[in-house]
Amino acid sequence: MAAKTERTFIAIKPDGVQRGLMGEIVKRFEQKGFRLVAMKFLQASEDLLKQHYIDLKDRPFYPGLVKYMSSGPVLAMVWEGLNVVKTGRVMLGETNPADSKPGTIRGDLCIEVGRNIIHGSDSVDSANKEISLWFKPEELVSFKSCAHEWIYE
Ligand code: IDP
Ligand code: MG
Repeated sequence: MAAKTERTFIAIKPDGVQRGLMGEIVKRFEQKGFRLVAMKFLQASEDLLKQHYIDLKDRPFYPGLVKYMSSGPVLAMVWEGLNVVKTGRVMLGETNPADSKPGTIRGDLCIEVGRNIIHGSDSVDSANKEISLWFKPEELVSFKSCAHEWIYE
């Protein structure tokens, strides 16, 4: 199990914060059995957001995306667990909430692609990049959950 334990970067976007969905979203990751490694509530700078979405810089929606993401505070988190990058994306649903199945965060809680309430890393590589962009190493907390043996066999 240790070999496949990963970390992913999850962020509740300004619309998720404003709509009071932080608790609901954190609850889903916590109840799944993933372990919280770091959490920070912040107003992200435009520079940070431009860097975070640098791969999308040539897309027509990029300026609007940076504006949306800087329009209010975000809840930035790191979660850890077996296959958490892929499973986290499954829990999020599709990029467009209209294509997201009921039971997923986007499928249950939002409607439009430009207001899709949550970010999740799409690969282990991007997770590592995003975690080091948003958090200092000393902000990442290691501990063994007392539930570990009840979650993993
Ligand atoms: P992802 O968040 O599911 O990984 P990406 O393709 O990486 O999706 O896009 C990043 C974010 O950019 C999306 O979550 C969404 O907020 C925004 N976005 C993507 N496509 C569109 C679009 O066609 N119009 C407006 N915003 C978009
Ligand atoms: Mg993405």
